[in-house]
Amino acid sequence: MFAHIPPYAGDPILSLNEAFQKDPRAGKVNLSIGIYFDENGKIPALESVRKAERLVVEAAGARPYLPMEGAANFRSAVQNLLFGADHPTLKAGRIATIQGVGSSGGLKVAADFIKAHFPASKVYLSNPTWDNHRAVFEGSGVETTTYPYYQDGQLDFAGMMDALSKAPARSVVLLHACCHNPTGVDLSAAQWTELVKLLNERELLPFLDLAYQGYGDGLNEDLFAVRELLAAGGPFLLANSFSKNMSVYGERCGALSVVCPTADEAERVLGQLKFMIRRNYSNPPTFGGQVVATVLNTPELNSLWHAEVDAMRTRIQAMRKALHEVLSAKVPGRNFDYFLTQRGMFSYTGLSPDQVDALKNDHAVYLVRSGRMCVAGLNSKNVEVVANAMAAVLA
Ligand code: PLP
Ligand code: TYF
Repeated sequence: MFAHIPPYAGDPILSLNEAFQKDPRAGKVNLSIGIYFDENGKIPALESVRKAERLVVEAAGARPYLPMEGAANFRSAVQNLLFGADHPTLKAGRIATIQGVGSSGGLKVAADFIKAHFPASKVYLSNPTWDNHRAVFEGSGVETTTYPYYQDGQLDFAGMMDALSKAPARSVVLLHACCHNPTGVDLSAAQWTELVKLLNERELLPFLDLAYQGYGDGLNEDLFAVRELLAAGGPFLLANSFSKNMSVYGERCGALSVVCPTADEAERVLGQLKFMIRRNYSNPPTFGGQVVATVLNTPELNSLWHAEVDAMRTRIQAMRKALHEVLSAKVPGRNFDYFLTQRGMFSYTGLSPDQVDALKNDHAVYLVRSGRMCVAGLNSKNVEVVANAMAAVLA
């Protein structure tokens, strides 16, 4: 019956993470998967989140099925966070938001929505992008293509603008709102403004993926692209994640929002999103969403969370500086400034697949074969080890 089923090749990043777990070498360093580790190499349990968990458990609420679109308190908290509670677009009822199953769930629901209601549209992805973007859209039968993004160690903004200026109207353009995965290279504020103008003029449909809110310049600062698109009047899609900024990876907390031209359209869009959800997973889980909503909706927990996100971001920046300093001293002929200019959890190191293999095999330091390093896996105990290993493979 199943003899024809081909083996699954596995996801390269998740497989690498498994290989790391099995590696018996002491002092091994995991800089592969996009997870924030603290100074002790542990995935932190944020104090704000732990306090919220206690409140949710103590409330001992019943656990009925949630509505298809998720919990109302979660959805409104997400809207207030992303768009601003007093924003006229939100007040006008023009934004449809669903609680997803992580932001991956939001991307999947959006992919089904695009397939059903924009059947002629392709999705334009940055080259490179998170590998799963292509997989999610193509899994829903949506055709993808790419626009230039990164060339010779920097953003290829001219190439990007040129390609998008030729995209047919109603094409979907997927953009990393901040902390681009895998390159760590983002648009400047002025470039966002220019891009948003082009997207509007060309009647393209922007789709922001916000998986690292808070890891660029701050929870509020990292919403620059969202605000630009709002100011331009929309429409756009936005998938956002709490996996990284609340350190709740396995709770699968995220949302999908669609900013619409009118409240009437937003209501119909919400209805169609519910339809997509009903025939997929029916409704999202309760617990994680209630924890996130409690952090967002309780003023003291909200400000504690802001401080904790600031601390995670600041620690990564300190590690970037430390690695830059040691490597610049050890490998004088080479420029490592990219560690300082790239933002968020990732840096594209420019290491070749062979050099990445040598790092793993000879030094037990794990990067993704594209040369992507998760700098959030560095700490003051391993940064020197990593710098030495990199210097050795670059020699
Ligand atoms: N989008 C990007 C660019 C990501 O890097 C990730 C996770 O690494 C996601 C989306 C999905 O995150 P989650 O499903 O945990 O919200
Ligand atoms: O490191 C990355 O780019 C991601 C990590 O459900 C990840 O692929 C792992 C599991 C998951 C979502 C993202």
